[in-house]
Amino acid sequence: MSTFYLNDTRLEPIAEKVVAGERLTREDGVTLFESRDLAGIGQMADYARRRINGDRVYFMVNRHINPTNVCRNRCKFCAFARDAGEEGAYEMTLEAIVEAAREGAADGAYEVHIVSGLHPDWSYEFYVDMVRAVREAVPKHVIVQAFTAVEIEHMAIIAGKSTLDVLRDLQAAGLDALPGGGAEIFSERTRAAAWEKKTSSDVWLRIHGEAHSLGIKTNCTMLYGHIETAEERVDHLIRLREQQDTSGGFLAFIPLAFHPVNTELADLPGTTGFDDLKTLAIGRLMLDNIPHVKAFWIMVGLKVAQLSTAFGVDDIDGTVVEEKITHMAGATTPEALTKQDLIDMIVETGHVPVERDTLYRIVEIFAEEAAPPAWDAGAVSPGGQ
Ligand code: V47
Repeated sequence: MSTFYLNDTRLEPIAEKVVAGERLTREDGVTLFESRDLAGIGQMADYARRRINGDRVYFMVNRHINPTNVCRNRCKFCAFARDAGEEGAYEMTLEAIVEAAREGAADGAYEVHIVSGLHPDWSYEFYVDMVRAVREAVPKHVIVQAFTAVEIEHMAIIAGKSTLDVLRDLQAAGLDALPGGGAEIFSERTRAAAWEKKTSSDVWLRIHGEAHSLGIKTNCTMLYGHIETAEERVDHLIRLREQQDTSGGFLAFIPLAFHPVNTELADLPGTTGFDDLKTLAIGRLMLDNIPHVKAFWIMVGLKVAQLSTAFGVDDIDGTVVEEKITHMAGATTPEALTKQDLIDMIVETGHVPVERDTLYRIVEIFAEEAAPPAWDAGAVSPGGQ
């Protein structure tokens, strides 16, 4: 029996369930979000995480590509989207997209991650050609993880096909996995207020279920820290958990910290480190059937991402190289990290860095890397004399 030091006594019945491996309820989720006992929540999330992932913290070498920011949806939380011809609008050619993917693979990437705006003039064939061309340009071990469920729905509309058929076409062209974006918060209230044109929760979940039925693995996200309530966050987590019970293909849950700068919600303050850590930890506790919880360092910052490995997180994502969606909304993080940066961040926390591909297949385990922290000049490395 593990002992947690809990300051908030309301967490005690939840702690018992965590140790027993019992599923947490909606009420437990709300209690967790209401609680200020971050250390207590963190201990429970660390316990849950260790049961699933042991000492490992995953990272990857990847390359993000955002082919265009021209988008017909114009969600209020988004600083990335532009109308065609508007200042700051851009669109990459197929050649430029393929070149970026090729460059990523040459730099050791195991994933090309493609997410775009909903360009009103791009044809269905262009999307399918994009996947085919990228697939052909990179070695087999590089996973093509492309298009959120929102883009899949957009393609279905422009092609006059079902979303299932779109996924089949993309899979035949070489699509391996879907990223988890576009889920935002599964609440009709928030959708009507801030992203009314965007894919509904039911459709987002249906598309992921369809992908899973074809053997396409996917991730899932939750955009938090804007106009949502604690109850809506919990409802979102429970709907993801129910979808996973049904279709089973989610690999990782990634809470996305809202960045307000240059958005129509710019009067909001953005998230705090406290809320980031709590949300990551609660994600680990509620989503007992999703194997990985990822802190996307681009959004939560390097310091919180590193700390989060003690709060239920087992993955800090990748080298990324180029990221526009969060940086156009005020992110102050770098756009790229080196593989060694990621290894060093993980080693300092006492976890074992594991390089993975998108499907969590192991590329390399860095068990021998444990070095003393840079400030500890007198320390002897575990591997040294
Ligand atoms: O879909 C948009 C969100 C998502 C803002 O699956 C914003 O491995 C914060 O989904 N502040 C794109 N978030 C990013 C994404 C993602 C990132 C890393 C890994 C994976 C994965 C997926 O970013 C969008 C939207 O939900 N977003 N604007 C903003 N201002």
